[in-house]
Amino acid sequence: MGHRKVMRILGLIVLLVCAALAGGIAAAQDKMEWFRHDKFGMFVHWGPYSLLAGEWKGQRTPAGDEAEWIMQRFNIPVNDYRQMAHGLNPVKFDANRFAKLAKVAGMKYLVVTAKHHDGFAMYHSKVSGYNIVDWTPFKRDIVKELAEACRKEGIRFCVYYSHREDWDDPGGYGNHWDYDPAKKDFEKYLREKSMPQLRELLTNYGPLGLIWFDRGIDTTEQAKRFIDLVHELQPQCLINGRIGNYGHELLGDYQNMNDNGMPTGGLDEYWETPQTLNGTWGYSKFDQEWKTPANVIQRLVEIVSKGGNYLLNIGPMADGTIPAPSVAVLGQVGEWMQKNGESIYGTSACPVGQFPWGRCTVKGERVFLHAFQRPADGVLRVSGLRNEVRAAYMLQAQDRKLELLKQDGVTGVRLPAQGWDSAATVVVLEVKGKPEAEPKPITQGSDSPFHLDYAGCETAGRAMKRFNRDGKFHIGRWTNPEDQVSWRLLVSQPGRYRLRVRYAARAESAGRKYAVELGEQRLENTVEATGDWYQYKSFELGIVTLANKGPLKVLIRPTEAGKQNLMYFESLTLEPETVSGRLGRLD
Ligand code: FHN
Repeated sequence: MGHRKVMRILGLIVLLVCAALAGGIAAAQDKMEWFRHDKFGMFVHWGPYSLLAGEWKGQRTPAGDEAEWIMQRFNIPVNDYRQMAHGLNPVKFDANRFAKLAKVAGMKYLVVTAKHHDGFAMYHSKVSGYNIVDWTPFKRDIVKELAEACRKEGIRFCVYYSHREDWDDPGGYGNHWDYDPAKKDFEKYLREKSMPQLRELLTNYGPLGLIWFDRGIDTTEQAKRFIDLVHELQPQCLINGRIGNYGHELLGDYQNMNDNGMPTGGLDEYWETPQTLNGTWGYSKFDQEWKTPANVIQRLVEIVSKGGNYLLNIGPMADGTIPAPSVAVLGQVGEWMQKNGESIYGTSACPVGQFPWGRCTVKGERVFLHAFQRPADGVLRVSGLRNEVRAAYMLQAQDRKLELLKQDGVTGVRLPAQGWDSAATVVVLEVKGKPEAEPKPITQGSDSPFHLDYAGCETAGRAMKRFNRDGKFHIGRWTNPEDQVSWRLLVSQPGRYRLRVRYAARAESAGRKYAVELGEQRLENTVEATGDWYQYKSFELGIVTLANKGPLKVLIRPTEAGKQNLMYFESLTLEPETVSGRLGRLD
């Protein structure tokens, strides 16, 4: 074979390998596409606890308490709870109503509790007879009916599965009143109930959008077994962050905020917050403190403006009815979504942050301003946007262009007197280019230290702003020198400063090298183990000089490539040396 021919064949092989790699990357990205686009999902907490509705032998779970926890709250013996569960007979259940309600509300996915912590399966499980088909007079598979109804309505079907907590099984977590924790065989429970039930759910109900695990698990290795099973049976199915994130390296395809949690914003990764419509997940007859439609709409806007998804719960009653207030609220949310969905679906986080009058989302070259209140003078002021604004109009009246006012770098939009929505009015700005924020330097008062954390930083490369469900924020996923975190400072007090870094690192990251650069100055250091992820410690890095007043770029990054995450970075602080008599304790 001639040299040319060999070269051509080699070239072809390289092309094929590149195409395969690109295909693989595209497939991996595609997996998140629906989640990124859809933003709004329905959570359904339903099980035998709905029959108790917050009351057991005269004892009540008060409004705001989680009624699905009633078995644990009152230490109901397994046998009593099992007897009670025989009575579950949701004769009014119509899966189509659930799927239709989700659709009407503008929700795009539905997550139902296939098994909650009480251990009862709401589907026909062969692994345990303690399930809706074999244990109750109802004898119908709720998960199956919901899966079918959702598919008919174009709602992505997903399941919740409590993989660690199981108050019915002696090996599961949580039941300390019937079972002796010292005798618990958790491995047996994983092997004989939790993993096989997950296999059933992944095998018998068609493609699942995601699996929603809850309350973490003991070890990363255990979490990985669940992850592997999902990947083996349904590689496209997403896994939520609670698969194993309680004090471990974060796993899963996206992260969950804590229940009803709202981050301050500025996150780089996919996230979702599960929230209740009143104060409980499972139905309680004592909890009638429903959120208003305007509150739900504003929460949705706020979450989406920060790049997240909103998973909003309904707790059906034992007879299968969805509580009327939930239906009413979701109906009104849906009316708003019908008109304004364009400003929610497929949008990204607002680069500018939040405004005193509301929030924003962006898509292409459009900025959607969501005004929660009408400013007194009728002018919506938008500061911090770098782009030229070409036009402004109400989403509901796109032909009528609104007057734009420009004053000291602030764009003002004069609002019409009519067409106001009391929950959120959407005004569209058409801008030149991808919407971007004006860089906002971190300023300093007289003598004040700089505290540099995730909030005001810019990330580059793979470095990512992350959080865990305890609401702790950090920078993670950085392994190489191009993975950087930086801040723009505006120094007003030149002088000598003590530099400190605060981070958490496991033993495997110890010894990794990193540098902090402040303009021309550079300090190199080595990562020390702090114990575990989320065990943060502060370290002195030395004295640096901020020589001049004015802008200064500060950055931190690994200095050499490696496989391990550098650290869970929390903050850098620069404290004036003159006030460092109070240098104090490092913990
Ligand atoms: O304990 C559960 C609770 O009952 C409910 O299922 C929520 C939903 O996010 N998750 C757990 C607590 O975080």
